[in-house]
Amino acid sequence: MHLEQFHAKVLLGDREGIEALTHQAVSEGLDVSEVINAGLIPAMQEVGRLYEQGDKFIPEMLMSARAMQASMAILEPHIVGDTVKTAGAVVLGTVEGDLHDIGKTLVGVMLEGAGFEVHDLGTDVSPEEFVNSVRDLRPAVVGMSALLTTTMPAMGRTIEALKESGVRDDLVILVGGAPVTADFASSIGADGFAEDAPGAARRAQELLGLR
Ligand code: B1M
Repeated sequence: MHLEQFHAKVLLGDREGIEALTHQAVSEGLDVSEVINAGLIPAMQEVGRLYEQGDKFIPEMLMSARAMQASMAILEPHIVGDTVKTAGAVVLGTVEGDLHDIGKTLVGVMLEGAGFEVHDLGTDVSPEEFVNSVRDLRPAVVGMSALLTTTMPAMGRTIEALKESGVRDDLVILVGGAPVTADFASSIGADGFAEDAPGAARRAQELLGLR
């Protein structure tokens, strides 16, 4: 079985096809880390590039993201030890009061596609939940998403809570979402801002000195 098939199915966003392919790969004993590192991750990076060039659109990127997630869900129980390269852990969430999920989920998939281990806390995540997750998981990056002008201040409150709990200096903090700007990000003391999901993965790598 060829890795190109994984690549093609992620690019097509063929969820059912990739599920069947992944089950087949597992039953044939294919190297899981190779499927992820040489098949799924480069494919998702290609999707990000095509989106940035204007050759793919958000619904297509979402289909690719779901295909990659479906394959990962089948592969994860078969990952042995430290066979998959990780660029570091990321704690990700949509901030308190905000239920918008789609963009944040895409950001998570692009981060996974860039080799990060993503812990998605979901939506309406309070500053305390971010702090507790950082304490438990010791991530390299905290990513926050907000889609409402009324919930943007919760990003600042979360950064304050991370500072007060003494964990802020060990983290790279990345923020984004439709109403968020680079100026707003620096005004609340975030380390970085990205306009879209591929940009978030790239910015996280840049801030960690990985590119
Ligand atoms: Co809401 N909503 N919504 N909504 N909703 C918006 C955001 C709005 C702009 C619509 C409008 O009025 N034109 C408006 C916000 C106005 C404002 O504050 N500026 C709005 C409103 C007002 C509301 C409610 C208050 C409506 C009401 O009840 N009166 C309510 C609030 C609920 C709450 O959160 N407490 C509400 C509810 C909802 C639904 C539940 C119905 C649904 C969300 C469903 C879900 O997510 N599961 C919803 C939706 C779907 C939207 C729109 C239509 C689409 C949002 C979306 O998914 N976009 C939106 C209007 C619009 O954007 N056209 C709207 C696609 C997604 C891929 O893009 O999320 O921007 P986006 O993510 C991008 C980038 O922003 C960036 O990368 C992503 C991918 O490239 N990005 C990051 C995002 N997070 C990032 C993090 C990063 C870096 C980049 O670093 C960590």
